[in-house]
Amino acid sequence: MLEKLLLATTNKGKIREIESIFRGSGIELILPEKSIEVEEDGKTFLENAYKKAKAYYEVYKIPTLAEDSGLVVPILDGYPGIYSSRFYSIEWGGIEEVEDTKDRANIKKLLRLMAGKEDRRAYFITFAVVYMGDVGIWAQGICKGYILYEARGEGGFGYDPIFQPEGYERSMAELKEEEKNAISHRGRAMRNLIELLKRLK
Ligand code: ITT
Repeated sequence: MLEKLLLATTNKGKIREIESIFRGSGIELILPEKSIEVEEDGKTFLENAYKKAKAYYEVYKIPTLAEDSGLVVPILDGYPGIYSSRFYSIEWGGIEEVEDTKDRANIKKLLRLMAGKEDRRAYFITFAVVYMGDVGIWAQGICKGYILYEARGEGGFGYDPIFQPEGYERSMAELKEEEKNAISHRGRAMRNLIELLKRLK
């Protein structure tokens, strides 16, 4: 089994969650000393995750874990989707000014586009890739839920304040980190990935 993986992400929320999910797995995560600019121009989450993992692997030469994730809202034709991190800045749905943070601008745009919509179903999705040169593996995780009418809670990151997971009366940002990791797209994808890594000799 692999003992060390480079974690290729610049998103602090992701780092915190992935480190906690991997605790006790027997796999040590290493953070890169410097971030590498990767253009996320793939047409799918998997393609973007692969691009990120490969770019870091080529510099650091150690097995690398990267993930691409996002929020999919079927009634909005699947947007924010692969554009989740920069949804505020794309022309589809109108550009949203950043007043404080990009996360807030993304939320503001999504709530604006969801105004008056009754079908509020949505899901978070993560594609996680481990790239190690001639061999690579990937895993997926999904978390189904609904878009709320206003932001609630301070935890998590990104769209968490406006996402209510199925079966919960709280937003994702109102869950404790362990609660989020137990049901989240990222938690599921990473646990699936750890199972695959355990099968590697
Ligand atoms: P890296 O590419 O460096 O990993 P990033 O933030 O650009 O970081 P993505 O391209 O995968 O990552 O974009 C994911 C975006 O989707 C993220 O910025 C959030 O807006 C949203 N997102 C992903 N997972 C989320 C979660 O668990 N809770 C809330 N929002 C999430």
